[in-house]
Amino acid sequence: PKEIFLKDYKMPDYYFDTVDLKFYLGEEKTFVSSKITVFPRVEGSSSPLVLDGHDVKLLTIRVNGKELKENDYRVDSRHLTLHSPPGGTFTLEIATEIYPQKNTSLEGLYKSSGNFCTQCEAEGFRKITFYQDRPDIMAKYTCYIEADKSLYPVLLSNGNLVEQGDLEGGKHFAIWEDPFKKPCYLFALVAGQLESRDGSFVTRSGQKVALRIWTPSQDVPKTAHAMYSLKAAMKWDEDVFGLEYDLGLYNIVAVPDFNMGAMENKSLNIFNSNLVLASPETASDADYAAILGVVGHEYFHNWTGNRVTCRDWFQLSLKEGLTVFRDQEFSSDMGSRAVKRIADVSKLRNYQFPQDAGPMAHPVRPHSYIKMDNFYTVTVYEKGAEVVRMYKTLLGSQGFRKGMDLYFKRHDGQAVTCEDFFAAMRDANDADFANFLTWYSQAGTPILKVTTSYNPEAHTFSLKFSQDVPPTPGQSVKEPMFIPVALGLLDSTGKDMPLSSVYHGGILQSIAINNKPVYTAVLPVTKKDEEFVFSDIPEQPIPSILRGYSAPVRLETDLSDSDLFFLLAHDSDEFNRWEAGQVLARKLMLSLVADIQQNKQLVLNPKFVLGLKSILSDSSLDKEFIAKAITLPGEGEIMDMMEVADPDAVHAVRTFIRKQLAQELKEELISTVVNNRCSEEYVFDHPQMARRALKNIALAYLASLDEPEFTELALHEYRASTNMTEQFAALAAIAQNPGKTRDDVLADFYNKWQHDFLVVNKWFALQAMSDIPGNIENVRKLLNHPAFDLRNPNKVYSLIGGFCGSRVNFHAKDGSGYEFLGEIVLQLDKLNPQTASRMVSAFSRWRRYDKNRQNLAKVQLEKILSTNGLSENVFEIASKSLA
Ligand code: DPP
Ligand code: ZN
Repeated sequence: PKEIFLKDYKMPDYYFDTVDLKFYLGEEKTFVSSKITVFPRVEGSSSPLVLDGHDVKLLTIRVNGKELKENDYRVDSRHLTLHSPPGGTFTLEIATEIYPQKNTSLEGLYKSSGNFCTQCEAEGFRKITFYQDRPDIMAKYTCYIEADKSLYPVLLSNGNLVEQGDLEGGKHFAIWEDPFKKPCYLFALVAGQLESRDGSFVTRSGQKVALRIWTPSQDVPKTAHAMYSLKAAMKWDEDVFGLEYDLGLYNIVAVPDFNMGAMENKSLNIFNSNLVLASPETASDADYAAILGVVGHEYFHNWTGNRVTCRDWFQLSLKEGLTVFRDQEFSSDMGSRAVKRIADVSKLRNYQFPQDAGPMAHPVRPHSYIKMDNFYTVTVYEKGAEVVRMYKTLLGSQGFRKGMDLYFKRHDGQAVTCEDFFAAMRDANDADFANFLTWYSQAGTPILKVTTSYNPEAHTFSLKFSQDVPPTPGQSVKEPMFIPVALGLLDSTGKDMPLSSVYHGGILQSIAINNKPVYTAVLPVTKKDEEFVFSDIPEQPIPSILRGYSAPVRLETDLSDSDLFFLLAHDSDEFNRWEAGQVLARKLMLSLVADIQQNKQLVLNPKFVLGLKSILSDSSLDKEFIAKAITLPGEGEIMDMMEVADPDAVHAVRTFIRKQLAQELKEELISTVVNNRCSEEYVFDHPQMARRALKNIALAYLASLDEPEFTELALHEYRASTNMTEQFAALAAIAQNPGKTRDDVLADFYNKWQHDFLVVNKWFALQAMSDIPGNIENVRKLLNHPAFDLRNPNKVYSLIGGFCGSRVNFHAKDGSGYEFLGEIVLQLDKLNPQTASRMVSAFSRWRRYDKNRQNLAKVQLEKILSTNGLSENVFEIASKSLA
């Protein structure tokens, strides 16, 4: 397999102007023809034209109407090369044959539940026809689709429908025309038996847009929330960024077999069903929130991704980091900002930090890849979003908006790079971004250490920062990063002190805005070691550092436990208030892990219990915030902080603290459950979701005690629930403890929901993730369950992915978990390399564990690598993991 490098990027020798595609969809094969206007970048040049193609059978090829002879071109398994094109603008016509029915990789054109659909990002278009499959080739497309009318009554592609009609033999056709230039990864086609929920939106300049969400007819009632989300997103992008939709039609199609979450194809988004379909009975609050976020995300791509796209795939974060940032902001504005921020940072810490510290660590803009599919990562997406957030932290909302405006003004219709975005932000604000670009080029999570001191005579408060970026594969030496540190200083009553100036590099700098002091200052830390000194600080402050998590770093401070308890009680920055509790919890968990490893008796610090108790009973706090604040850091987060990750110890400690808290806060937790019952009709709004979140976590704590009283309580909640959020939470609470009740309720749940594949996936996942010892047996059994299917990615993510999430069973000392995954990866790789490669990633951090586990995991990775016919996807992850 060949590695591709950013530094080798070359402009294409040829561009495409127009592309006319014709699809004749058939039951055994599909005939595709394309007619492309090609022109050389340098007029007169006739260097070879190389087109990509994969699993495509070439029928004929014509240049300017004339069929080429065999020695005019060459076809191999991945390319079609024209040796000497005419040397000016010419028409290229290619006829090919493909076999969507046999396509289990779910890239290119394939069938899902009897319908045709496409997925072209990143490099799936080459499975449809020969093409320059790279994003800097932008062209205008038309698409003619012909198919059997009764089997495929709905025919969709990008842009506007310009013509449709019936044909002989029970066939019909449709012609679509997309007026916007686009790269081929945004091409889409759908044909099938679908019905739509129709809506409409009037843009602020008065254009009417028809909105259609397509699903099999029985699911149409479940699309109301997706429609609501789409309209909300359209409005939000106008209000916040002044961005309007640009066509008269916006389609979303839900398909059950989809590798990713969703795809932003121009005016024809294709979604994984689980991110469209929802009803209160079948979808949880988390599902509703995910739908809102992803419908928004794909819509926002219309400007950040489609109108302005990426020059090459190394720039993926240009569109993804930015669009994730936009969807995060959208969700924040629609719900609770603090809670959303907490959720996003937790995700970063639990998934991105480990990636950034492992063999797959890569910068937000990777330097190389073997298979681009492997770089749709939490680093490119979530860390990329943090990088965009830092621009906003540094520039403020208005400055950020100015940068965005300039970005669109300069680059609409272009395929550009991360530097272009950086330059727009800088130029629009005349800003000094110093070494900010290193965020795109250096991998690894920076460690930021702070030591503070107060001088009571001089009334100064000093913060000394020191940063380190750990080495990552291929990058042993790192430069300092530009870290914006948002900071507040609390006085002894817990109020923020006014801040107006700070000494930096020996110079007094004003941080006042419009001559008014600020309560949160943003300090630019750009060097390895740097000091900031605040003057006029009348008393010893408690610093609240990195407010709102202003940079994706690991912060180490010299704050004492009592400082942290003080911040937990008083910080005006809700994120840091939560964070103070998390820092305390992480310290506590790590020290208990050390105790357990030395066979010491575990004892829970009573101050910690009191701290959580006061949060739990503080009626002035938002309920969802309370729910987050009483949730312990994830096991992954703790293992990530250890020299040698010890999954059993971490799991035992987390379980111990949970039970201990449940025991000591029993009364509070019972009343939390009882007082947060609600008989109102389900609404997806913040107050209701907050209430359910708090009730559900209280119930989970209580049920962890495995006492009959609480099992009864959970059973009661299970039976009384009228929505999936509460029903599933009660099921999960009960499922913590092995035994007959658990088995009965799991069986009951399946019986109730067996007709709904999305709910059945939750049922798979819940069992797969279980930490009950020896659960591997049950997971193996579920592999043969009639509802399971290795060809469906969602089922794989639920059952196999879920299992890999169990610290106890996946990392079982006898190697049974690793062996299981090894087998599955090889089976899966033959069907769907993208999904297989996501699964094999669970091995990638094998070096973090003890020698015994290392050996067991290594055996599996070696076995996988020695298998013939391995996909490039799996090869890349497995070989980099072993390197
Ligand atoms: N581009 C998609 C997204 O929206 C991923 N395929 O993230
Ligand atoms: Zn995206």
